[in-house]
Amino acid sequence: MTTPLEHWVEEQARLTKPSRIYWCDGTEEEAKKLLEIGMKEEKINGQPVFLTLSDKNWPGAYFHRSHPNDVARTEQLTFVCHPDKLTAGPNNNWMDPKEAKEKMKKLFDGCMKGRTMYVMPYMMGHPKSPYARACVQITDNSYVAISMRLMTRMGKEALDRIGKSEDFVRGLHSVGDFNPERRFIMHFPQENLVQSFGSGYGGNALLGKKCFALRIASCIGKREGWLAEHMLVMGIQDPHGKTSYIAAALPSACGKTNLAMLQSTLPGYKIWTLGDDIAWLNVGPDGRLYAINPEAGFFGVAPGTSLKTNPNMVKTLKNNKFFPTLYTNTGLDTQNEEPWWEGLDGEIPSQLLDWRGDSWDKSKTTKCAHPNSRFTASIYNCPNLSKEFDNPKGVPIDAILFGGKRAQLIPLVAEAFDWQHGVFIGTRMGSEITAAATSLTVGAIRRDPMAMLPFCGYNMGDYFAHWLDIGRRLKQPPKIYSINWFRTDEHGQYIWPGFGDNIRVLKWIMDRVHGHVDAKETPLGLVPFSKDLDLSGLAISPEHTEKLFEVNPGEWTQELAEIEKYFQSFGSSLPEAIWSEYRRLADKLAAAKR
Ligand code: SAT
Ligand code: MN
Repeated sequence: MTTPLEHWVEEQARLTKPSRIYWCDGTEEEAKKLLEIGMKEEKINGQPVFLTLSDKNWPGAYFHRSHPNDVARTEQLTFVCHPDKLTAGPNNNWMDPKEAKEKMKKLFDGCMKGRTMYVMPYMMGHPKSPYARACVQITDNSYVAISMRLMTRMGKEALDRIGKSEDFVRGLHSVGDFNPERRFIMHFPQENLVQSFGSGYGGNALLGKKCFALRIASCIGKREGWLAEHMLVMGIQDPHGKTSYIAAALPSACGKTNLAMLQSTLPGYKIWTLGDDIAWLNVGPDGRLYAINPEAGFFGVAPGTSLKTNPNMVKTLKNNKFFPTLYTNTGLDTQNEEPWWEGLDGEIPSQLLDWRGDSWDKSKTTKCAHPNSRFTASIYNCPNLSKEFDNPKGVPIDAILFGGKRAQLIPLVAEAFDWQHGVFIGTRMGSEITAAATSLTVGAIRRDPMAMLPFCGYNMGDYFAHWLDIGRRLKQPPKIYSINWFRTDEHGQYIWPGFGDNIRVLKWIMDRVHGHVDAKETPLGLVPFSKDLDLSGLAISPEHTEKLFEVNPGEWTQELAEIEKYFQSFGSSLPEAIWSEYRRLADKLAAAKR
């Protein structure tokens, strides 16, 4: 008797016609074998999929150069295929599921001829967690297979959990010929199915990540009463040894990884990392909100990562307990066979190739590493991994942070008046666009509610209502905060030092959560009294400190108009409670102007 899983794999093989079918077990030996294949047999754009790097300073490191047209997520080619357009909402590209299936069938037909089909059973979440899901991805690319081993829990436990069941998330992926004209990332939420063609890039190709753990999972969460969020999860241990947990949403490439792994500059505080990108939030049996990180690895932005900005990440990259670590589209120091990127510690190496493979030196006006170049590393290599990481129940969340990159308007930190106001803060978020997605203008502001705009698998109006519902079910809801590390001074320089000093803001948040300090009311929320924010040892002038918290009602006229226009795009799907918070903010700002 064939199992539903075997049946599904056979069906995909009949369509894609690979020369071989290989079932991955997720072991280290297998990873080594696949790396060999990637170095010797498989090619991308005529080049090997992997190059070895020296083990001397970067143990277990391998270099991958993508197809030059395949360096970031392609939101314009990403579709959510609900039976009707309204369910997808104005925040998604929509295609009728039948039409999408037809289109994809043509692309997949025979696409694996002469190639190996890798079948990867994997878990999102700890196999023992009631919140975890069993999944299977098929791919024809060794880079994708090895990346999935790092980012998920791949192998036997997932197979065992699937057994004879029909209940597993399906992902079919082929890099095709990397032709952007034939590149689509299609989601079928009704069937827990993702079909992705034509790209090997992280968010497009590692289907457990954004495609399943956010877009599809957000739809499951809506049906079942939980949240799939674009959030880091971290523990903050205070000098008395008490650890509290927070989850924080920031858009791609806005510093989630650095925040999640922060090394405190305040004595006595220590950060425990649980995740840097995705959180699944469930109402626990005690009525508190519990978070798990469904992933098992980091897919982080390389440029700017250094001992100064993120020492724990550098240590993670240099730890080879869980093999291997991948570097994608960074620069390459050919003399020492090492990865290199802008912002890395030390001298600029003398013999460099840029991310495309052309020779590079600092006289060039182009970047050596692609701005969205990435490393992929197991979370088990992280020196400050929380001991709760594998706790099947997850961790209870005390505070939720919503952040973005805003040069003006948004204070360093502000606490929401209550859950509903906090949800509103999430919905009105805007952020400067980064290099994490193609076809968008880097630097321009776009509305990005809860940092989920590219990842919410259904109508965001309904998503906001779902957030409000979750709040009603919580006996002890986390406090909600808006954060912004990126406010600039009159010369366009960041005022706040960021990185390890962000602990100062987290300390205030913890002091608020545990009722140790009062706060000052502004139209945007509650901000610290200056005595309560520890700025000791920082060289920030009193004027600049004031600027960090300034609420200038005049500057808000345009922002309010943009928020209103954005909310209107959801029509009647936008909850009335969000409109009422909007009016409350507008009234408060108008009163402050007088
Ligand atoms: O490319 S990913 O989607 O995996 C990373 C990101 O953009 O957040
Ligand atoms: Mn992300």
